[in-house]
Amino acid sequence: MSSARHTIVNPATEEPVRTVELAGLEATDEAIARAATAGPSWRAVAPADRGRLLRRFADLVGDHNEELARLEVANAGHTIGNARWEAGNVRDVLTFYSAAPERLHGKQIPVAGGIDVTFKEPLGVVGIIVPWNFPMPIAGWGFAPALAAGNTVVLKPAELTPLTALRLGELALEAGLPEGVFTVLPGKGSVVGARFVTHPAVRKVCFTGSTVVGQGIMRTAADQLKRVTLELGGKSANIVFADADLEAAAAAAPMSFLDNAGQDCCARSRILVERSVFDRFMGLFESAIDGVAVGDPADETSQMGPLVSAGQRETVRGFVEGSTEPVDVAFRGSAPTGAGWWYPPTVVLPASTSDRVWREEIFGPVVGVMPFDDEADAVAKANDTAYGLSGSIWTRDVGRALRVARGVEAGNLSVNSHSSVRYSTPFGGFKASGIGRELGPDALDAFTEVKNVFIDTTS
Ligand code: TXE
Repeated sequence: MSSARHTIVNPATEEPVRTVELAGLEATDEAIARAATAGPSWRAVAPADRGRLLRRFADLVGDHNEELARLEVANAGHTIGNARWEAGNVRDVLTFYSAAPERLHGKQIPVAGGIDVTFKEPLGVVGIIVPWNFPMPIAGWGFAPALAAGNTVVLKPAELTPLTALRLGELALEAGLPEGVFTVLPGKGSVVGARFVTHPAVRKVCFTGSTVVGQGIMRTAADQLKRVTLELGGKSANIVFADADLEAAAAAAPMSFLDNAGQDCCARSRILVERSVFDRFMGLFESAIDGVAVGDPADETSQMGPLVSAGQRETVRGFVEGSTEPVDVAFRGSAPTGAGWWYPPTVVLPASTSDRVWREEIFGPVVGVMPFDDEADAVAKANDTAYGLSGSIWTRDVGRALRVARGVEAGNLSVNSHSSVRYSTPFGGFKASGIGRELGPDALDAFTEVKNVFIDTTS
């Protein structure tokens, strides 16, 4: 039963792309019931066969890379280069976890009077709630390890961006995953997503989205002690020391906050520059941003596309043009005018660390830059935020790089790089950026319960 229909609009043209049926409560309950029914036989599939099915799914995603990428360009306004990478990431994540079913080892623990063994048991039905900023990768980071560990999955894409997730659901069936093992259910967060949290058959909720919704999910989940993984916002620092390769740091800084038009929880949206090189860095940085190609996301040369919606553009504008605080704009790039939800690359110089542009997640192509005095000041300023997802450190001094990396309260740090995501390494946040880790071997622990069994051998 559907409760409504939603028209998907191309963010670069404002033209309708397709209409999608939104599930209501009844359809949500049915999907959860199907997933619960499919659970016992899915977990009974021989590990090698479960791995083979996931590998076939991965291969199909790989075969459909261009189709999925074009769909994401139209649905989310992602540049075609990024969208190809995102579809490729789903293939890679599935391939990585296709090896997991045969490697989910328990332990044998020495004890008196018998034999003690542990098993890693699947949780049951997992509900995955995906945001609109990276519809494909974030979906894959949830469903690939969940399915590999023997769980069944119901996944709710964001209202704005369900098209690639729906296609992934079709490819899963084509790969041979049994009915009910992986269901994609477009719908409203307040209906379908909220039902995942209250339905007793859903044993775990994986949520990526805003901190405020994540907090609400955790509160409600507590009633049933339901497991949650939360991946929330960020306000990550990019710390540039005077001894860094300044040309390289300045050349890399633009895309560290402009990628996906800044709608990235890992965006390095606060740049901290050692005072002695501040002016030199700013000169190099501004000419590097000037070279960023903002335009039609389907164009192979575009590096930045539009924002996802008119509402998101209004949110971003509210931080700069609509702010009640004075905002010192140091640089403004160019962006197309006319149809499409464009916003130009923007560099601001906050007057203080209490300015909204410095403290809050803007989720658009806006960065703040501020000087720091020494290593201790850099770490203190980087940590002066509620968030703790990512961060970068630019220096040629290895000792300092490690000291600062240990000092910054964030889950994903990179040195002389802005890379945050690899399918084989853990990803997640400190503080208000979330709870739990995705990707890498750690994610499998998040989708299993450890069961201990003792066998008395004395009689
Ligand atoms: O997020 P929501 P929105 C941040 C970013 C952005 C802001 C708002 O700052 O500007 O959040 O974005 C579902 N129960 N991030 O409003 O509402 C919803 O349908 C269950 C950072 O889009 O949190 C969607 O599928 N589910 C973030 C998903 O939650 C609910 C990515 C995210 O929507 C729900 C996105 C409810 N009560 C936004 N209400 C990141 N970490 O990258 C909504 N949803």
